[in-house]
Amino acid sequence: GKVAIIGLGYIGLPTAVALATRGIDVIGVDLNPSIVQAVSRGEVPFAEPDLAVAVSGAVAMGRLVATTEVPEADAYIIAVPTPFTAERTADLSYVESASRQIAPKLRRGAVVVLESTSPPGTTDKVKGWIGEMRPDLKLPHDTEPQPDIHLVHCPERVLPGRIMIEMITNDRIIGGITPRCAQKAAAIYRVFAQGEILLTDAASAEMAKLVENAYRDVNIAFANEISLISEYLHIDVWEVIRLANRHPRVNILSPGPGVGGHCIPVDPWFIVAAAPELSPLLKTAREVNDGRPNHVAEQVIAKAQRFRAPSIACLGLTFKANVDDIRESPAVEVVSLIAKGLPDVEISACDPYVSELPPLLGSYENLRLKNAVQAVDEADIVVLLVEHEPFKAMRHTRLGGKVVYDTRGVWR
Ligand code: SAJ
Repeated sequence: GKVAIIGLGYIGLPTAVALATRGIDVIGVDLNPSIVQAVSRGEVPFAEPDLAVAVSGAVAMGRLVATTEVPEADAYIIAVPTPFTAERTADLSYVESASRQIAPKLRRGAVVVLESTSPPGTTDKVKGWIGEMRPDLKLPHDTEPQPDIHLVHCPERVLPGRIMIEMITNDRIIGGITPRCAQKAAAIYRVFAQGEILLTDAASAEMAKLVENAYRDVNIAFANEISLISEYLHIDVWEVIRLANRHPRVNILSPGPGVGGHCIPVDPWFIVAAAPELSPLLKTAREVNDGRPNHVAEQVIAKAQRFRAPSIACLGLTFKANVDDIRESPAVEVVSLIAKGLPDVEISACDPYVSELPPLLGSYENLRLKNAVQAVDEADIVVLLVEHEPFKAMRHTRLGGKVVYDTRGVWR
């Protein structure tokens, strides 16, 4: 059978090659023509370990093609973004538009999978959009034993930086509008998934995905709050965590400059929006983590007051280590706050994964993108924001005599 994947981003493209390299004909669809052209040349428009070689292989074998138009296919996987709005609700416009583009192409027996992270009830909305456009189709329903199409939510759960591994090894949740829908869709994922495939209903699958990321957010918030308290009490938080984590049932995560990326800072709000009165903990965790960049910047600005004309090197801009993604990056926010707060101070930003200053940072005259070694050598104050390997490996002698603010606790 033929599988069409709508959205060739961090999830759609790896899913496309996972299927294509196992002999499935995959048509990748993206509305951005430059992404389609890149993939058609066998190239990947972003950095993810082992993805580039897989894409060029799948394209060379003729198993993966890319286009801007939704084709006819036996199965559709929707992997488009679900960004959040100013009101902190999910913007479902990409999901709606993908659903409406798929609808006219649907043939009897087709499977439609929603992979995009979605608020509770979204899979039902997809069914509604398809139903509006295709009144001729029998849609899946509790009392419809033989629907014309099968619809499920199968949330992606891969960790950026380890996508190609986790895509294969993670367990998958498949939530069907009906149990039969889930079984039909499971056949697609069995092609490449080595983890267990867990069948459930669509709403439980939607909620499980959101809860996973909210769980991580709350746990990082816990670490960040312990960090604030320890700092206030002049206790080394890294030592405290190292010791506490020797307890058999304690596993505290790492404090840091904040929580970034397009998932963990967003998904808890989808839960909060669905039940605002019932989610004080999730909301507070979000606020604790969102307060981190400001706190880190304030600490750096305070340290700078000790110098007459200091130079500050900020190491790291991406949202986490060893990826090139700066979406919702707390490091970018920290650098911006420092550059704004210290307009007369020379500040350099360094990141081996970033080749030009992001738009948010472009307007500061006191800020330059520099090579890390040079920036550190020139700096009075060194701020570590992202624990990229080359930064971790930096010689301690290079940092000698400087004020060092290590937000990730890797230079201890
Ligand atoms: N962070 C900390 N301290 C920690 C761990 C992380 O400050 O101890 C920060 C990171 O620096 C980063 C942010 O949190 O800014 C998120 O990083 P992450 O590595 O925890 O997660 P993501 O956003 O890369 O990927 C998450 C994963 N979800 C979970 O682990 C529950 C991934 O499995 C999901 O597929 C992904 O979100 C997604 O797309 O939803």
